[in-house]
Amino acid sequence: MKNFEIAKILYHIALYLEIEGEQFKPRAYEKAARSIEALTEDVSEIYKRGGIRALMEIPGVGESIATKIEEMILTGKLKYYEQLKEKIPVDIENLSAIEGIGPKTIKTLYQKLKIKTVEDLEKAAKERRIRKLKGFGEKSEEDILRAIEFFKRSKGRFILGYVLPLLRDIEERLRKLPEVKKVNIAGSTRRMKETIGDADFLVVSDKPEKVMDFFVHMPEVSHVYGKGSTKTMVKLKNGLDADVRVIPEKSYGAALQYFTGSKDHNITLRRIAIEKSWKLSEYGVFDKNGKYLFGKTEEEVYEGLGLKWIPPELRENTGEIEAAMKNKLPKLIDYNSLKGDLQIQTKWTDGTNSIKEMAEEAKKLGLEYIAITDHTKSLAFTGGLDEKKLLEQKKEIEKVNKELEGIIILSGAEVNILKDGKLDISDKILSQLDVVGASVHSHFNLSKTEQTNRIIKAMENENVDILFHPTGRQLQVREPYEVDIEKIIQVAKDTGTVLEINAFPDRLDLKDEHIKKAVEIGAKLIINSDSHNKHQIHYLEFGIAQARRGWAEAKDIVNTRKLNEFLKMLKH
Ligand code: DGT
Ligand code: CA
Ligand code: CA
Ligand code: ZN
Repeated sequence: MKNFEIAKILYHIALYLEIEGEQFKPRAYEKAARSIEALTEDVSEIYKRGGIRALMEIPGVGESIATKIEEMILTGKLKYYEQLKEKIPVDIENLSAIEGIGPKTIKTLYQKLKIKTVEDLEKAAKERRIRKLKGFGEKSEEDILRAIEFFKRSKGRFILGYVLPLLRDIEERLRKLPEVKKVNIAGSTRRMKETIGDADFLVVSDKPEKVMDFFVHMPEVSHVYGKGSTKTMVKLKNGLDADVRVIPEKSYGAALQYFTGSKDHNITLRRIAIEKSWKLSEYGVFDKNGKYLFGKTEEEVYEGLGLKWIPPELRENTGEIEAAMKNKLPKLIDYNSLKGDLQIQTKWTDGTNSIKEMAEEAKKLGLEYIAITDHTKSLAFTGGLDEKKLLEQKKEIEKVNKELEGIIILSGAEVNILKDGKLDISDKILSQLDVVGASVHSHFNLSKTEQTNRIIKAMENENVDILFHPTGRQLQVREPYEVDIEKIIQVAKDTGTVLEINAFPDRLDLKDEHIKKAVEIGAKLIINSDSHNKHQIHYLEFGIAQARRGWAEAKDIVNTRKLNEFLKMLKH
C-alpha cells in the first residue's frame, strides 16, 4: 500500500471516530495521517527497514496506529476500518469534503434521512427535506447546495503537493529503465500549478513497447484506457489519470514545450512562429516548405523564435512572452533559497513534534532560523496559548537554543484577529516575542468592507510583523473570505507588514496574481510552511513554486535573507 492510501484510511477512521463521539482519538488518527501524507519515503520501506519500531518514529504514530499500519502493509486491508464502515456505510470522504458538513451532521443525515452520498444530499436539499431536521433551516439548504457546487467544481483535480511525491517516484522508475534515454513530467505539474487535472509523462526511447509495458504494469495503475506505441493512458489507484508519450529525440524539446503548456501560452507562441512564416508543433519548428528547422531542446525552440527560455511556472500567457522578447523576464527566486521558516506549530498546541524536533529537522533541510508560532488562546480547539504560556514557551525556546547549534529558534505566535480587528494577546506580551504573525480563523462571513477593515486594523498594530494566509482560502475546502485584497496589499506596503505566501499544499495563500501585484508595488513577502509536524517543512517547495508563479525574485521574499538582515525587515 502506498502512503496516500494509508493516510486516506487513517483520515477516514478519524472521521468515523468523530461520528461516534470519541474525544481525543480522532485527532490522533488525523495527526498520523498528516505525517504520513507529508513523508517523502514510502511507509512500506520504513516498515521493511525497521518494523513496528521504525513506524513509531513517524510523528504522531504510536503503537496502536503502528500495528494498524502494519496490518495494511501486510494484508492490504484493515479489519478495524472495515468494521467502522459497516456501522455507518456512507461515502465519508466526499460527504465530509462538503463545507459545513461535519461528522455530527453526517450521522444525523444518515440516521434521519438515509443520506449516504453527495448525490443523496443534493437531492434532499433540493426536495427541501433537510430544513425539517432539528437545527437546520432554509438557509442551511442553500448553504449546502452552494457548498456542493464548489465541491463539484474542484472535484477531479488533485492538489499538487499531495500527488507530486508519487509522480516523482514514477518519473524516477522510468528514468532507471535501460530503454529510457530521457524523461520529464510535463503539463500543469511542470508548471507547478496548485492543482493538476492529469499527469503527463514524456519519454525518449528506442524501445517504446518496453516503456509502455512497464507503465501499464506499475503497481499504482488501476485501469488502462489505451496502450499504443507513442501514447498510453492509465488511471492510477488514487484516481489521477496519467499518460506517457514516447517522443523522437529530435522533437523532444518541441514536445516538452508543447506538452508543458499552458495552452494559452502555446497559442501565443505559435502565432510568433506564424509571423515568421514558420510552423510550430509538438514535432518541432518547420519552415514554410515543411523542412524541420529545430526542436531538440526547449532552449532551441524559444531562442529560435527570438525569445529567452521561459521558466515553466511563468507559462500562463500573462505577459511572460512579451517579457521574454524584451529580455525582461524576472530572475525568479530559486528553489532551496530560503533561510528561514517563520510559521511552525508544535506540540504546545496542535502540532505533533516538539520545538527541538522541528528545529533539528529544519536544520537538516538547510534552514538557518525558524520561528515557533503556535496558536493563541481564542483558537480554543487547538489548545491555543495564553500570555502566561507564551512566556513559558519563550523560556523553553531559549533553553533549546542553547542545546542546538547551526539553527536559531525565534519566539513567536500565530495570534488570532478577533472580529473587531483587535488581537487575542496583549501588546505587552507580543512586543516581547521575536516574530508575530496574525491571522483570521473565524467570522469568515463578514461583509467585504468589515472583513477588510478588520484585517487592516490588525496590520496597523505595530507588533504584527506578518499577515498569515491572507485570504483564508483552502483549496477544495473553502473559498477565500470576501476581502479587498488589493487594499490589503497596499496597506501591507504602507505599514511594513509582511504578507505570507503560505506553502501548505491546500492553502497556497496568497495566490499567484496577488503575489504579482505585491511584487509590483513593492510590498514585502515571506514563504512559510505552516508545518504541524516535521515532515511538512519540505512543503516550502510549493510556496517557492507559488512565488515563482507570481513572478517573485529572491529580493521580494524576506526569508531569503540571513537572520540579521531578515530581522531588520520586520516591523517590531
Ligand atoms: P491539467 O492537466 O488540466 O492540470 O492541465 P495541463 O496544462 O496539464 O493540460 P493537459 O494535460 O490537457 O495538456 C497538457 C499540455 O498539452 C497543455 O498544457 C498544453 C498542451 N495542449 C493540450 N491540448 C492543447 C491544444 O488543444 N492546443 C494547444 N496549443 N496545446 C494543447
Ligand atoms: Ca495535465
Ligand atoms: Ca494530459
Ligand atoms: Zn493559521
